[in-house]
Amino acid sequence: MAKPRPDKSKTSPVGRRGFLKGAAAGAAALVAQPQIGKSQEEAPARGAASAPGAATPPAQRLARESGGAAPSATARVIERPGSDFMVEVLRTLNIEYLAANPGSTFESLHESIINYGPKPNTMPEFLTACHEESAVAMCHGYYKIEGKPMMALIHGDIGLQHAGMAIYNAYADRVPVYMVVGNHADGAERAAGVQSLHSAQDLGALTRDYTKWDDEPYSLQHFADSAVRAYKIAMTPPMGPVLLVANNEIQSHPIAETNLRIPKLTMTSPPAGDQAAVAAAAKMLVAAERPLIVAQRAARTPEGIKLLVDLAETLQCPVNSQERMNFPNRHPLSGNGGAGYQPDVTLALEVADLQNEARTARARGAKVIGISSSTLTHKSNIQDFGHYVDIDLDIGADAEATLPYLIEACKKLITADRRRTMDERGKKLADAHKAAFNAGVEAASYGWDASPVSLARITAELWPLIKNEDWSFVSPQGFVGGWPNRLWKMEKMYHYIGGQGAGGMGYGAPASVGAALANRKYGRLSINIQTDGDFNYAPGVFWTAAHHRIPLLTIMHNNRGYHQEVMFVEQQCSVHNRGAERAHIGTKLWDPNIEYAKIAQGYGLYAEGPIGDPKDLAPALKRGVERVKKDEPVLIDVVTQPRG
Ligand SMILES: Cc1ncc(C[n+]2csc(CCOP(=O)(O)OP(=O)(O)O)c2C)c(N)n1
Repeated sequence: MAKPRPDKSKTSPVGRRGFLKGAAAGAAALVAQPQIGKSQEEAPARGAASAPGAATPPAQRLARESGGAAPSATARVIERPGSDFMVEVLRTLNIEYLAANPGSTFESLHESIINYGPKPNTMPEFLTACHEESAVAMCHGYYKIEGKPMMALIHGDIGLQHAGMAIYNAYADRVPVYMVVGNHADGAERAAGVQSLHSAQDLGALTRDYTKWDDEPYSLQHFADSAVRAYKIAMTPPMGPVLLVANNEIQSHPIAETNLRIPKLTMTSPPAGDQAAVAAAAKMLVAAERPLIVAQRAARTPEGIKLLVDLAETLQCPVNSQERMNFPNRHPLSGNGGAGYQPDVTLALEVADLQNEARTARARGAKVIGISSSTLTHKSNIQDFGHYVDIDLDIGADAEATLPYLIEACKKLITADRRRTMDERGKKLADAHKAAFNAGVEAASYGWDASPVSLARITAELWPLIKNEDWSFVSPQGFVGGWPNRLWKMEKMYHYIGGQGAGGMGYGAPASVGAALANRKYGRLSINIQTDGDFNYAPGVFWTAAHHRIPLLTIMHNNRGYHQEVMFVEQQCSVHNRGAERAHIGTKLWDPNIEYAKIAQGYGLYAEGPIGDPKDLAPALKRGVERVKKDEPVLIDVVTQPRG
């Protein structure tokens, strides 16, 4: 279909934000660095354009000095670019922040976001990202705290390719990310060179296998409709990243339409399980002798956590919380029931792959019930949907929306006799929970004085410093031995936000910064235990934290290597019956050792380390916490044991 070419005759020689005025202000920005506000960049003082050296627009001055071609400073002024309307649309979506690495495919939209309207650069506020992957992963972490999407503004096909890994992590984690990608769709209009190189005829195709929805609107009205629809799709379980292509032709041409309207956003209520299926599940659970709840991506909200507690207490059933904080970890029913507790009925809530549960259940003649919204939607290429498993009852619904009905159905079925049996079971489960907790504390003492420092010691030394604060652990714990869950008391949703989604490295640092951004307005203390391999994907996100005053305590888990891969290669050495002496090749980050404190200082953070003596740890962590409480990002580099 041919794309309509908007009428350009409406350009006028004078306007609200003429090119010349913009160029002069840009020059002023080059000579006088603006003061940065706490959460938002403020414009340079008016009148600064008359500062010495500001008379020549910067691009032209640089071009003259370097002998290159400069953009021509014609007096062409676009009175009201389409991007102004696009910003009006975006502002109805209640998106607080966007992260972007700047690019010419969205320059018109960029300018409208930061200049247009009575409250420019708000809803969303523009945050500078040093890498598109970081921009999207920031959105990922932000959602997990705030429960609503953040926006990533992405530059054409090149930016989208950089963003790909982070989009995939969010997709696999069923996390909504609101992405707008610039493009020059009209071949007749775009310039040779980068405008062509960075554009595509079907931009969404690059990531369509791992976005929930994408669209390329051909007109401003189409943009408005699709922008609202995209939000709605992203936020309907199973949630996921969505992508809107913002063609330069609709961004930068004057608004020709006179009847544009922004449609109302009406959210889709998440699907709850069918009544008969829920009743059948309740019957199996109430009759079970050793029921087990496995909760992975459920629950999605603090209310969901309360519901999960209600169900567990109703049934006196252990909850094996596999991922994010979805069940208080000091609750007596938290855990897998202890050694020897072999479930006869397992209820799996939003579990990505039920192969393990189903296989062990089959071997014992036990039953598995699944409740998941993921079963309602499938794509073909990427295999994140896991294995086909022959479970006993499969409820295609949002688990959190189904829980109230399931709890009610269970309560109706529980007789006084069943109650007594369940309460007896509950006492045993509480003992098992306590034993597991005590075992964790004891295990933490092993290698207490070791150098390099143990992960358990870092986690234990942190606890007295944070336990009376409103804290939030914003990085994955899989690579830190799960110690925070074993040693800290987690009861609020933001106490642990879970892992990468698809296991893609390069998530930890930016997702932590995004989560810390969301925590900032609540005054929460955000903690990131940062693995070194992950750090090195795109460390520039720490500059973003410094620049935008995002308080975050980062403790480097600096084991000087890609330890997961060290273990894999060592394993192969033994499978191939050869020595493991060379397993460090390709897996270690030493010679030279990386100086993380210096890198962080270079990005503008307060930083200390490397710390190798565990006695130096507690005072450094204390200094770090104090500084973060004063709204600074801080990095403490600790040389650590490989994993434990
Ligand atoms: C994008 C990406 N590339 C490669 C891998 C393979 N991989 C899995 S774990 C790992 C090591 C990560 O190192 P680090 O973050 O330091 O954690 P450690 O294993 O040392 O605990 C790698 C490279 C991956 N998961 N994701």
